[in-house]
Amino acid sequence: MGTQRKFGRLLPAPENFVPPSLAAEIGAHGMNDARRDFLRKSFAAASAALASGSLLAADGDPAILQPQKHATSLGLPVAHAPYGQPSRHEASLQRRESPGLTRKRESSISFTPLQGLFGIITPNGLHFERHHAGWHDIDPAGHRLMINGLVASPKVYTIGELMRLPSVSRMHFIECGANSAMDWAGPAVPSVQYTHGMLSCCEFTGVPLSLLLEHCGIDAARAKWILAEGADGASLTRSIPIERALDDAIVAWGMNGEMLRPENGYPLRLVVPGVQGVCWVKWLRRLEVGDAPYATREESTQYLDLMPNGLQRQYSIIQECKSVITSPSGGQRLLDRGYYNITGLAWSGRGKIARVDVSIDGGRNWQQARLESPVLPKCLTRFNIDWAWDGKPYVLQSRATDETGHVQPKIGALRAMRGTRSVYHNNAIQSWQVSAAGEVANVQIS
Ligand SMILES: Nc1nc2c(c(=O)[nH]1)N[C@H]1C(S)=C(S)[C@@H](COP(=O)(O)O)O[C@H]1N2
Ligand SMILES: [Mo]
Repeated sequence: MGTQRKFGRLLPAPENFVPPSLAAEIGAHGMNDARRDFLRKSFAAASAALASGSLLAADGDPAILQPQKHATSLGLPVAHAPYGQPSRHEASLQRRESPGLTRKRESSISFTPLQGLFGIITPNGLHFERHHAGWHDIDPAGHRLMINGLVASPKVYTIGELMRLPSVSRMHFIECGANSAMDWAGPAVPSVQYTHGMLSCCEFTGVPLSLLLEHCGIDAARAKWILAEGADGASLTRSIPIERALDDAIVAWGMNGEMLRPENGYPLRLVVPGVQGVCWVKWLRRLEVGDAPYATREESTQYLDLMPNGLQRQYSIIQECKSVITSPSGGQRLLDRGYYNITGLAWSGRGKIARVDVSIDGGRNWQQARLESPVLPKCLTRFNIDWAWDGKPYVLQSRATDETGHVQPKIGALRAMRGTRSVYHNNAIQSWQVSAAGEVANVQIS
């Protein structure tokens, strides 16, 4: 931790990245008077409590008094790293596996470290991974996309041909339908990386699926579903309703300004905004237009919602309105009283986030958080709210509302509706308990 500031510090758990300057930059952007006043008071309190501390006194601080090596020697040349890497001081920020979650690493998950990210974009190297049969680095020269089924002229495209077509770039979240699955029966995992880390958000570039279907002469009267098939050993296949396919789905090759990473489907993946991750078929090789869903393995035995009456709900593909506080979050520790910026992410598969409310008392009272721009449809939205910790125990929660008016439910309400044997589609409010010692833990308040 590079900071000497004595307020608002979080101690990272070994696996938990925490930004070194949580309290920096306060007072910058367009604050209203109430907020400025709030900050002034909590800063004054923190400074007073630390009157004898090193916060304001430079004397004896080697970081100020001693000439640093980097200021008195020549640095490395350009292109020393032809493809830039993060600082070695940030090595704890990693995708991680949940130990024991799956028997094979080829059909497993690595989780995005949401606790250590800023804004809404997931860096490509930290995008979560979910593979059913491992990943390959496929040579684009030998890869093809076939479109067949209810079309006037079935076509086979090379990657080069696809990339010549008019493309779009849009920012969207991708969330696995099984995100937060481990917590259905009670708090099971310690940190936001594992509770919510099957979630990423990128700018995707590709050709609108509607354009390709038009090229092939889709039989608009009969076309109801599209089967998307991957080129991996899992031949992962999912049926996509035609409305989703023709609305905003993209056959994508780009991710945050560069080609997709192999783990995420290079050279081609389907992007189905707002829809659960399994429909975003990676290494996309075929799209078949049909008049009915295909009932593939991944939709007749997996990704079903087992309801309390014993029936399975199928094709519940939209990721409903959800949010989570990413800092302070499970596994972190508040080291001092004083100011904290409670920050987190909100998203909805049905459109834009309309508002986010935050509670510090386990859901009894709520306060509206500030939404950072941009607020885009089917995209992560960053929220922030000021908090001065007085050293007492609290339970922090966030509750998102989307533009359709859907309000993120409490876990109790979700269980009442869906039972306790569900796996997928848990969009419940997350609770983080802050103890008097400042330790943050995953708890549930029904
Ligand atoms: N071909 C193929 N596509 C796939 C998968 C797969 O195993 N094979 N996994 C799916 C699942 S379940 C999810 S959640 C997302 C994960 O995408 P990511 O690995 O880029 O995060 O890809 C989906 N597309
Ligand atoms: Mo998934």
